[in-house]
Amino acid sequence: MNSFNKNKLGFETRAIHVGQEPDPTTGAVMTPIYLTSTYVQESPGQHKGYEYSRTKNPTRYAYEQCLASLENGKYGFAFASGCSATTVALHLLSAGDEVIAGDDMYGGTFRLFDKVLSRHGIQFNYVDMTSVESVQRLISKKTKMIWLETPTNPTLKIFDIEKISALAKNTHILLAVDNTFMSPYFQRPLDLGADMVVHSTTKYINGHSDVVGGAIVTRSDELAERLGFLSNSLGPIASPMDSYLALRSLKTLSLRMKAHQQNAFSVVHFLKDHAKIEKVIYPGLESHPQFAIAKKQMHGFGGMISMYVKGGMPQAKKFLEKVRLFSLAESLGGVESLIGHPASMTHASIPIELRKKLGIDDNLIRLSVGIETDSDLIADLQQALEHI
Ligand code: P1T
Repeated sequence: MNSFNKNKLGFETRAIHVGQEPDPTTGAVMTPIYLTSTYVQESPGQHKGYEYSRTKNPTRYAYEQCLASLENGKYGFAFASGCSATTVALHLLSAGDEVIAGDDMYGGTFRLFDKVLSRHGIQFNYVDMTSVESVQRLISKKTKMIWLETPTNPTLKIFDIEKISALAKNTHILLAVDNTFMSPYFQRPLDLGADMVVHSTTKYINGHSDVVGGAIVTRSDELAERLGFLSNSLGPIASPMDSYLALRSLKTLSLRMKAHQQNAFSVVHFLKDHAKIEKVIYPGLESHPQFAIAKKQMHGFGGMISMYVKGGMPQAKKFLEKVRLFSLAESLGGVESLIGHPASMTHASIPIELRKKLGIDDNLIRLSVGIETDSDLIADLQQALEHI
């Protein structure tokens, strides 16, 4: 497999082979977990490409190469969490710089921007990017980065990556897209003009709810140089064990994403006309306000659904207490179905007035549809809805 360009192969083949040569010392077909912090040198500075594991580790490097390939990128960087990936990406900026950020995003990312990075002199301007003109209006000489999630967490708005990237390109602003909800199987932001893709690999990339991790992928040699420097200097890298697990998970990413989506459609069809449900949000529904953009820029619609139950907090709470197969838990993207209450869980760090403006109301419930038997998931939701 050494002698040809693996990056020309299909997605599924790359997921299984890129970065994953048989181990040169033993012939082991599976990438070993290199539990070593350091590497012997023959003479000062003379080594086999590895000096110290914060800088580079063979298991992490295999995983970074594979993930980079799946995003149609050139360089990957793996971190200890999605938040640490975001932290490293934002360290490309300096005090006095401005970021235009999507108005709806994971509560922890908002907290990092609002409560931590803004104290270090970076200014964040939030905007609903479904209006590209609104993004344009916010651009100033100080704008150095546009940051967005699409679909957004938790209201699943879709932002037009290609149109926003055109704005960024015209003005030399970096465009960073958090691709956590789609994974590279369903959306490849670099192909649409983004400079960087960011992931919470805790979610679909690892997919089994047993790792907390993050990643950044880019095609740019210059950005890669700077990100590598920041990763090594700040130091929040992924461990060899977590890298191994995430690499192993990439092998089944395509199968899992297809199954997540198929089950999501079954669940959406059950929920959308249910008497106890006020509204269902899913990018694959033609009634979704940005369905046309979703169809254009995504290769599928994913496994995340948001919905408003009829009533308020008491009804939402009752329903959430009664589910049996869905686990009431933070996070998403695992093979098992999870259900969450954004207002009190994942998005509690967003001020209440802002939550209200975004539609993160007390009756909003977010479902991460797993890959169990779809009829079992529907039966579970059905019995829990009966308690409302
Ligand atoms: O949790 P961590 O791996 O640090 O990733 C942060 C993060 C970044 N970006 C998006 C889009 C995310 O959804 C997350 C984490 N989100 C949850 C824990 C959640 O339940 O929404």
